[in-house]
Amino acid sequence: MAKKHSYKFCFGPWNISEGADPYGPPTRSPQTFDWKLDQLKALGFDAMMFHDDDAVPDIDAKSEVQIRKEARALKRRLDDAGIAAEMVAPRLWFAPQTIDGAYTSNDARCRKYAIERSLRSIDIARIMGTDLVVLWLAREGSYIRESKNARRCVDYLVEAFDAMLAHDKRIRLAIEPKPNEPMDVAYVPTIGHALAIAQLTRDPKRVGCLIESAHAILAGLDPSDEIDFAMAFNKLWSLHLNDQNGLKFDQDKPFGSANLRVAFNQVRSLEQNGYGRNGEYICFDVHPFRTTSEEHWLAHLDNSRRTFLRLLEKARSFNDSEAKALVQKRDYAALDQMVIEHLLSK
Ligand code: XLS
Ligand code: MG
Repeated sequence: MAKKHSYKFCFGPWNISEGADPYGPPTRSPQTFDWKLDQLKALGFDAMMFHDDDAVPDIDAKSEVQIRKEARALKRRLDDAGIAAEMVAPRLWFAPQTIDGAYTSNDARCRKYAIERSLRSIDIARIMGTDLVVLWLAREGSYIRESKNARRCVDYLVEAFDAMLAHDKRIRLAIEPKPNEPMDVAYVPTIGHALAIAQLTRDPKRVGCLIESAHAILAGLDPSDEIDFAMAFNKLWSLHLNDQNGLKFDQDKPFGSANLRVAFNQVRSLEQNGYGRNGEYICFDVHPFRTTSEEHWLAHLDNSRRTFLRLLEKARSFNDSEAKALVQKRDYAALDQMVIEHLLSK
């Protein structure tokens, strides 16, 4: 019997958020990075994921030398804590230069800023001991279609990716697609788009993807189908598990909170595809409800992992041969009921 894979878990400092939303102020006072790192370790997680300015605050005001110095100091703190850095993501949606897009801004100076900042993220990633840079293309898209030339924006994106691939021969780029928000329409909405644009770059084998459950659902897709598709290319290099109730704003709900069957199918797909066997992490890109008190601030992360592990037991105890027999008989009603009763059983 093959040894059962034990998954490694991860989250980012932004997943311990203060509760602000577009309609109201924070409900919890901000905690320090050290406090968040202590909580991650206490919860038994294995890695932390970072935005570039989580690793080096106020990054735009610092020289390359200072950025490297602070990244090295953080790496020492993580090593002391026994925590790995899973990835570094350039935060290209806050700075004034990214108001009209980052890599696809209509202003060449802003596109240059976005690429330069991405190269700094690569430097930070390598110092932190990861070869993975995640690109959530938050502002690559349009509010009104006529404001941009979507065809030219594909070239702009490839130009940015190529600059990153040339900057460091080992770095891998994981594109995190999302169909909208903050943009009205985003340029790389699904895994298919991400893997297609990878083929236009100077080194396609170093451009892969990250799937976020909520982003796939917002695109009207099943996250487990997106997982299977990405794994067919061996290009699922990271994963943000969470949940989403319908096509409203990105909710980053705890894993399984809205649809347990969709969550079960994601875990079963990861198992069937052998995700994690090359060191990939399960990251929970989840936020606490705004109503959450400071006493329960970490519950959404602990609950997400507990749900994952319970569904892992369900995936591993699922009677695949009985399911296969029902498929062969094309008795999908019985198969449907079998899945439901398996999930409902003890
Ligand atoms: C969107 C992204 C975001 C992180 C990583 O879901 O994952 O949460 O900022 O870029
Ligand atoms: Mg995410």
